[in-house]
This record gives sequence, C-alpha cells and structure tokens, in this order.
Amino acid sequence: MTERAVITSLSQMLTQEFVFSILVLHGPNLNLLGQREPGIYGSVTLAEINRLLVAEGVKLQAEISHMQSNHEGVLVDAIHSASQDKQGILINAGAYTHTSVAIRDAIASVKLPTVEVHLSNIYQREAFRHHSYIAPVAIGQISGFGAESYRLGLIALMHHLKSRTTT
Ligand code: CA2
Repeated sequence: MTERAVITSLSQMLTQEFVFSILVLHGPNLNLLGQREPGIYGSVTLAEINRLLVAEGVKLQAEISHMQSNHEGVLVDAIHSASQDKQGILINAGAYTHTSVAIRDAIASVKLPTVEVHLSNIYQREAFRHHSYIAPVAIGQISGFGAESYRLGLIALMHHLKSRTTT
C-alpha cells in the first residue's frame, strides 16, 4: 500500500467515525402537531418528525437528541446544557420565536451553530409572525416546507459543521 493510499484510507476512517451531536428543540404547542389545526401545520405528528430526523441523521453522521417544551426557561436550560456535549442546534421555537429575548440570548451565549426552522411560511402569515428574535443569532432560517423544513434545516446545519471541520 502506498503512503498516499494509507493517508486516504485513514482519512476516510476518520471521516466515517466522526459523528456530530445535534440538539433538536421544539417549542410551545408543537406537541399538538397532527392532532389539531392540520390545515396550517399538516397532519404529521411530532413523533414522526423526530423519527424522520433520527433517520436522516444516520445518513448525515448526526446523532439526534430531541426535546419539546411549552416553557421558555426549560428551553433556555436545554440550550445552556447543549454547550457541554452538542455541536449544533436545530430549533423551532414556535411562538417564542416572536417574543423571546431569553431564548435569543441563550443561543447567542452558547455560540453553537443554530438553524431556525418553521413548518409554516411565517412571512405569509400575520404581521406579528414576521419578526424573529432568533434569526439574527442563527446561521440561517428555513420556513414554509412543513415537516420537510426540519430535514432541510438538518442538512444545512450538517453542511455548515462539516465544511467548518474540513477547512
Ligand atoms: O410554523 C411554525 O413552525 C411556527 O413556529 C409554529 C408556531 C407559530 O407560533 C409560529 O409563528 C410558526 C405554533 C406552533 C403551534 O403548533 C400547533 C400545532 C397543532 C395545533 C396547534 C398548534
């Protein structure tokens, strides 16, 4: 085996074994998904979205942890804890997107790359949903693709993390 071939296979081994830990956070009322208001948020349940993300994570070398809370402080605590063992955050903060300086400050303080996602297109809805406190501290936002917003958000987050690792 040439020196070059050894280096190539070593780097392939390293790449394959490197798994990123990602925290998926769901904010208030998202536990009701699939049970109420299917006209706006679709019929997919939160459990189905979580399963979809875990499966997508296997393809992308991402280990997914997920949690949902209806309480702002619980979400803030989860963001703080993520700084200990996670490399990125995917968040749908629900209505807190439009109100929570606390969640915005928590994301800014942990300095973990964060992607904001929304099931609905928040810019096609009421004016109060057009402003996000999270957007300025996120690396990007995906809005309007239903459950697919989460998958696209995970792909974007992993793309960001992998490109940062290799450059
Ligand atoms: O489109 C999104 O993902 C939102 O983050 C959803 C939030 C809303 O406040 C944001 O403006 C946009 C609301 C989540 C509530 O989810 C429900 C699901 C089923 C039934 C009732 C609420």
